[in-house]
Amino acid sequence: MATLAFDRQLDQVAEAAKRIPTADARELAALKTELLGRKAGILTRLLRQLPELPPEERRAVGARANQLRRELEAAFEARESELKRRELEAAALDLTMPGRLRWRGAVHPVTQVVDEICEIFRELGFTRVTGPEVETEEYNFTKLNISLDHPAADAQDTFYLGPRLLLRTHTSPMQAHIMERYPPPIRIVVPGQVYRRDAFDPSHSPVFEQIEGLVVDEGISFVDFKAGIEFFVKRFFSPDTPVRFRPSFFPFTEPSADVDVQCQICKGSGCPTCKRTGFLEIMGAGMVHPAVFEACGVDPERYTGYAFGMGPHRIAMLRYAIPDIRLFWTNDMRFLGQFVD
Ligand code: 2U9
Repeated sequence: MATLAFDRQLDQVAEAAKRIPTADARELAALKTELLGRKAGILTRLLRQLPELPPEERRAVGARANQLRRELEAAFEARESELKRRELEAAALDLTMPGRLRWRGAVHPVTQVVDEICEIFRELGFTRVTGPEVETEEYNFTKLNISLDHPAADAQDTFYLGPRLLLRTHTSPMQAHIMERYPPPIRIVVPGQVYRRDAFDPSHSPVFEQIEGLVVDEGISFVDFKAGIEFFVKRFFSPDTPVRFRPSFFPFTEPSADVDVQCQICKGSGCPTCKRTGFLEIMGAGMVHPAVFEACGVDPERYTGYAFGMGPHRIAMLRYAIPDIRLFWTNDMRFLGQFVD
């Protein structure tokens, strides 16, 4: 082949190379094969045919062909990295991609109920206090007028950790500590976990939350007791919720009452949840027994008071119509996700 033919082909290659800076990925690959392909690339073929030229022409044409090949390689590389960069940029800025959902933490439904209850009592001047979960027999039972041969103190119902040491079965020991440590007037709510040797079933758990309250002052009467409890119930449920006090018995209160509210599910008409009574029990309460005051260093001749206890798990179940207490511990996001505000 003559130099002229070589030159013309090299011109063609140079012309085709002008497309490199604007080619898209597919075009670029095709061009690269067309011009520089190992077997059939035009430039590769020309270089292979160089020996056919007379030696004096070979040098000049060869120099031009090699120069062109280097330029092409550089142009391909520049365009390829430019396309790669754009591809990455496009992936990073793809406005059509669905947004990533941020995990939002939330307060457990039982904790929400505990906080709400404590807040209502705070408005009445109560202070929120917490105490240890490991207690002595003396504070868990004896000071609360529960004799050690009472069934509640039995090892069948209580987790004993050692001689006279146990997991508290209610938060009441803390009220005893407070009365020993601080003089009246006392107004406290005590939330916390308590332990009983119950098997898990739809309405029982060996560990559950409790909130107890205690008021001690001069001249606290049954009227203060009823008014305090009613204020709470109407604030927590609704102002028109009927409340009922039924006579009951606890070793640490006298007189004692169970407190019922109108069934939140059937609104009093009777349903399986309220066993057709129209009412649900939400707490136990009463006037503090003088023997408890005596045991905790409070003069029962001078002071009177009232106390109450309730189970936030049970209250949350009634409020949100939750059928099984075990749902609170399964950490199932389909359940917990319903209580994210
Ligand atoms: C002191 C004096 C009196 C707290 C009380 C109840 C009645 C009661 C239960 C409700 C559901 C426990 O969680 S539950 O199983 N509690 O019925 N608790 S009066 O009385 C006290 C506490 C401490 C010093």
